[in-house]
Amino acid sequence: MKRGVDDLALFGGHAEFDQTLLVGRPSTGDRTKLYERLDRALDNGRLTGGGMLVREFEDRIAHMAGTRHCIAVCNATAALEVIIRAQNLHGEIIIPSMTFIATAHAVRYMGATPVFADIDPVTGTIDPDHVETLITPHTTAIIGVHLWGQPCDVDRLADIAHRHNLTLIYDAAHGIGCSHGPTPIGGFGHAEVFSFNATKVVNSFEGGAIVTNDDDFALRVRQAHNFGFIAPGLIGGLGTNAKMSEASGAMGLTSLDVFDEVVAHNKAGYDLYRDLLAGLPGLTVHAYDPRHRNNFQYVVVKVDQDHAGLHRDVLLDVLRAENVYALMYFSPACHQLEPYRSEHPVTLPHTERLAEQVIALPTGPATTSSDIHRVCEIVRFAIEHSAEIAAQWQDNQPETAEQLVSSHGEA
Ligand code: T4K
Repeated sequence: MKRGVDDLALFGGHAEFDQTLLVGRPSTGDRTKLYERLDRALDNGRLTGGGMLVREFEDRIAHMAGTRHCIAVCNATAALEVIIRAQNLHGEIIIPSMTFIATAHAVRYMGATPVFADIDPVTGTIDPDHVETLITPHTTAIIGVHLWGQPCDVDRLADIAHRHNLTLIYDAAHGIGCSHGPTPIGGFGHAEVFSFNATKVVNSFEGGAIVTNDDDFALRVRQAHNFGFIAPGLIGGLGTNAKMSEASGAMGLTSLDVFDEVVAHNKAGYDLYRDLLAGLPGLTVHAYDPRHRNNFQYVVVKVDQDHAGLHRDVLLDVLRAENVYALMYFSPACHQLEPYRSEHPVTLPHTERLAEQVIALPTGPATTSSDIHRVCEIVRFAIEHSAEIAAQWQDNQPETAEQLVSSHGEA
């Protein structure tokens, strides 16, 4: 319990948490089941390349996503790259800038140019109106991102893609178990990509999946993610190695076993954050549209400095000093990062405003309701003492390069 500003760890007080509270602490599920699965894989000797665990994982993901096909891959970035190549996407690909850098890098890495669209200021997902203004004769595709598990405006994007004859892909890295209305995320556009990175609601250590209802495309992707093999010894075309291993399959299945529990835990945590942080000036817990299912893996608060009295970065520093390792998902936005900001400078007002405000707070099975109470107490304390904290934070900032140069010059 902080009594005064000097009790904050940032200003020399004792940190609230002895052990760091993390945003992406993995949910590992039942270890006995994991070890049993690993034993089976080790016993039968098939460790990758079409093993039984990966096949079972693919079936379960396809079922959740409501798609005919699922191809498990080593991570979602590779999945995007495989799709871009398999679909021969080149030229310009329109994507949101409010996403993890992987979305932009996958496009660029495959030799196409990411063109950044602004977002809907309410949801943070790609703005279809802006997308339409960015289409040129060089545009080949749109990649929407279901940010924090919220569906993009899938109907409008489908209409735009159809009218302009563009491929529509979704980066659904955050989207497993989420939906657009009653329809699960997974079957929209030409294909969708999930991430099962350790920090995700379903984790396979590292991993991802491509889901689609297009039979021919699924076949091409399955070949492309395995060196282009059509059959043993027979190569049908260009490919890479983006296969998921059986160890990842074992972890993915074990994580899926507890998916419902983890989401229920996340939802309870989200509700608690929302209730405990209600009414604080300039601070909003991002609201998820109840018409769509969410997995509540991301609890995002937005700090509006004009009303909160302190900048997001100050609150972040306060929290981190207390051993609450909050993250900025996603800040800076992609167009503010290299190589994009030097090569194609653009201004995206809604994206920039959101990127300046976001903080993702700890969630997942390792975060207890008692932790959330304590985190919220710190946040409440910080907002209630914002003027004093902001002033002291400013005083503690290292001198800027110019100040250092001029003070050294004066000396
Ligand atoms: N599209 C979108 C929209 C994405 O968000 C992502 C990935 C992708 C595409 C690409 O998916 P993958 O190719 O990764 O499958 C992390 C993850 O590495 C990345 O998967 C994720 N999104 C992104 C949002 O977050 P970092 O650099 O922020 O994570 P990292 O490793 O610093 O971990 C975050 C926190 O989680 C840390 O505070 C520590 C904790 N943590 C992390 C790991 C890996 C653990 O407690 N245990 C762990 O094993 O990128």
